[in-house]
Amino acid sequence: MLIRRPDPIRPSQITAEQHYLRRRDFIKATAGLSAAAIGSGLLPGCEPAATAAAPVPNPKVIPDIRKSRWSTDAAPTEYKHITTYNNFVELGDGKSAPARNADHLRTRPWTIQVSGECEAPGEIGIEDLLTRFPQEERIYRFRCVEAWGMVIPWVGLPLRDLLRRFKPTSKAKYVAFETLYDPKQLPGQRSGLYDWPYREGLRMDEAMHALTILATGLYGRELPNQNGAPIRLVVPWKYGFKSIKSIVAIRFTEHQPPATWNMLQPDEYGFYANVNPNVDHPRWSQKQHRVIGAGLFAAEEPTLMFNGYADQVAHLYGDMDLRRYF
Ligand SMILES: Nc1nc2c(c(=O)[nH]1)N[C@H]1C(S)=C(S)[C@@H](COP(=O)(O)O)O[C@H]1N2
Ligand SMILES: [Mo]
Repeated sequence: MLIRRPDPIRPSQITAEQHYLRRRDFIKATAGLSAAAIGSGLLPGCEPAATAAAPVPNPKVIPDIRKSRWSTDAAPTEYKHITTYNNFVELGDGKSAPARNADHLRTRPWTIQVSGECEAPGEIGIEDLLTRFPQEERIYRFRCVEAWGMVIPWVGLPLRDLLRRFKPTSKAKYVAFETLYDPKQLPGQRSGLYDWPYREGLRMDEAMHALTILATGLYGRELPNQNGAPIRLVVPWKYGFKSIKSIVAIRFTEHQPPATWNMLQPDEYGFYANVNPNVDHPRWSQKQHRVIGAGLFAAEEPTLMFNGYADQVAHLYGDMDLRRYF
């Protein structure tokens, strides 16, 4: 049995968070942060958050971040948890491995290729993207299919703002995404368990929805590698595995594209992967989730339909049987 003391608080981390909190004047969160720090030792049924790999916040502040009306007013999860409790199989198995192995990945130079059913295929470099598209803060509820959740202050741009530049045609019914493939930088890709690169896809209307963003940062700074630097998808009403990291390719397609977890275990991970408390994962319930950073004795929270975004997205699935299309 593992019982740990609360982590010593690193000066570097305090600075980043206090800066952030002061800037947002987000007084409420202070109580949440100390409660989170006290309870961060042990996460029942899961690997403890990586305490050895102390999260050093990315020094690069993203300038001129706009506020977004789409943010939840829930208090964000502590930076430490968001950046040490990750899923990123290319950087290792287990929640703490991605933070430990983060340095393997180089995120400059970085280009995204856009191709497929569009009139203006092309590419865009990350620096271009960061300067040409206004960056917004979106504080979103985030829900992993493994029944845990966080609240994450992302920075990014609506996916549709980027997609429109490439002029998708009427044949574009889906959008497919791919992560970088480079086993030298992503040691997990030396394993034959997955069919690399990691791939995901959205239906066109999901991709063009105002809530769907490409995230370039969190807590006002550029993304740490373990969270999918330099750019990753965030679809807040879907389970986390749809939110593909470290994207290098986007393709408009006529047919539903392959998606990594769906290919691997189609009975467990559907293509839609909408957060749905009424459809259990075959091996566990999806009715509740554990709140990362809430502490050892905190009660689980009930999971809401579409992760709480039903008013905004339920209409996309009006005529669909969500038990069949899970
Ligand atoms: N390329 C890639 N993207 C990925 C994953 C991955 O293993 N590889 N894991 C997914 C899963 S299962 C989740 S829950 C989220 C986790 O994002 P976070 O670590 O930033 O919280 O990333 C998703 N995107
Ligand atoms: Mo996940």
